[in-house]
Amino acid sequence: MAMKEVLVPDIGNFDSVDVIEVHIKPGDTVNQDDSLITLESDKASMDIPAPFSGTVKEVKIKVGDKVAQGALIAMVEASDGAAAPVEAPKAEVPAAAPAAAPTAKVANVEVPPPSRPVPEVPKPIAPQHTPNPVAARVEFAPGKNPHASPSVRKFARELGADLTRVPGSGPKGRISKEDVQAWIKNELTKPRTEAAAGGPGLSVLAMPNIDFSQFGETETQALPRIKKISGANLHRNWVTAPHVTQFDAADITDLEDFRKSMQDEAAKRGVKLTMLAFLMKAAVNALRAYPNFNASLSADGGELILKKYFNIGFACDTPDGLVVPVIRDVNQKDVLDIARELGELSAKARERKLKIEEMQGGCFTISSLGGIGGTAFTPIINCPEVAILGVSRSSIEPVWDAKSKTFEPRLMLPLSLSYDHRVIDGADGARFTSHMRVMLSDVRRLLL
Ligand code: CAO
Repeated sequence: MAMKEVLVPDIGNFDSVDVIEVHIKPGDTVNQDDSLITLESDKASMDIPAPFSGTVKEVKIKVGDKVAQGALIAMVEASDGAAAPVEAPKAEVPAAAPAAAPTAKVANVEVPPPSRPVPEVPKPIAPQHTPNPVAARVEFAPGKNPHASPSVRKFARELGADLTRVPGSGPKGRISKEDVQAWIKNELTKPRTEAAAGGPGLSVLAMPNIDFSQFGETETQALPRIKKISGANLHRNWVTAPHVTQFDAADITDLEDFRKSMQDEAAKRGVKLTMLAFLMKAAVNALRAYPNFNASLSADGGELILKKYFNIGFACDTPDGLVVPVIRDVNQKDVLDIARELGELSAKARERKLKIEEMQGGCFTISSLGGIGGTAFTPIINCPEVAILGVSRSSIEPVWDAKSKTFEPRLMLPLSLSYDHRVIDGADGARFTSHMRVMLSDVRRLLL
């Protein structure tokens, strides 16, 4: 087994080319044609392959060096049966070694000229239009291709990474292996918006990675698991379903009086009778009247699946993030039953004891921020449901009474209905909230 020098072969008319990648280290075993280093000129980049198989003993080159033909790359112990020796006395430097490069420099160290005719020369770096057999090796034509070395391209190809979408962090936007790895990691962890949105044409611009500490003090916290999961779902739903939000306000003066009158009775049964229980009843009524709201689009978007059951979810704020427990068969339950379940499920949610099945099977969701405040908001549909009702804080407002021709102080509840415009037309959106308004303003109808 002989120790041999491996030198930069004929790389065309370049006498100072950047070493942008070194793929070997002492101790590595290389096979003939394995890429040893990658060079880059201002026009192109190229891999320098191993001329024979062996074990790397010393690496004589590093990223950032500038080299020319003949520069010493490494000392490699050739394995048995390796190709013809590379060492050759200076006198035997073949005519093939251009006279223009008798010596070359690695950093400031003089290195000897090529000591052997290098086989399998990766030929000159040439622009793509040159009718040259090595043109296929030119991996970068500015303005046409992503800026990456052959080895990075190979790496990206193996992992299925589309280099046109990978941002390069190197000089002139050059894409490194690390850039490809970071891009793939990001692709694997980010919400799958493209497929859901209908194709790669709708890809989202990558968020810039900013070091905020340059502007002031910061603290980094991991997102709770629930936030990660709900965030991904919310993002998908926001991107997938074309949302429209219809606003309205229901006069709940009488309903609120009724609720208060029932509170003691409910308390005796250990139940807190909240407005949300009545909203669920009103929602079932409106879903019956407008069956398209109690539906889901098939996964391919070609069919509408109408549901004959009435399971209503409610957004529940927990210290770890948003969850949506579901009350089943709300149509078969009275307001006290609903209120009891609301209390039980929201307690479970806050204690992180909700089971998966208690969050499944919903037809429609109500998100009530009434206990907190606000006048209106635009809730995100809990897909594959097609609509969600947002409820804000009720307040006393002057309402015109046409009969008495006076303004009456009435307790008004703001409603914000977001719906999927692929399934629901604007007119039905307005009809649905009007229906809710009527139901909530007339307790008798609501409890029928
Ligand atoms: N207007 C005025 N007051 C209201 C109200 C409204 N619309 N809704 C509730 N309130 C009052 C209640 O009467 C109660 O007052 P008292 O304590 O004096 O009786 C207080 O606000 C608190 O209500 P609550 O929170 O106990 O009960 P709830 O049924 O309104 O809400 C729940 C239950 C689980 C929905 C709620 O606790 C919650 O988590 N809300 C947040 C939902 C959320 O984050 N949504 C955003 C999702 S993004 O789409």
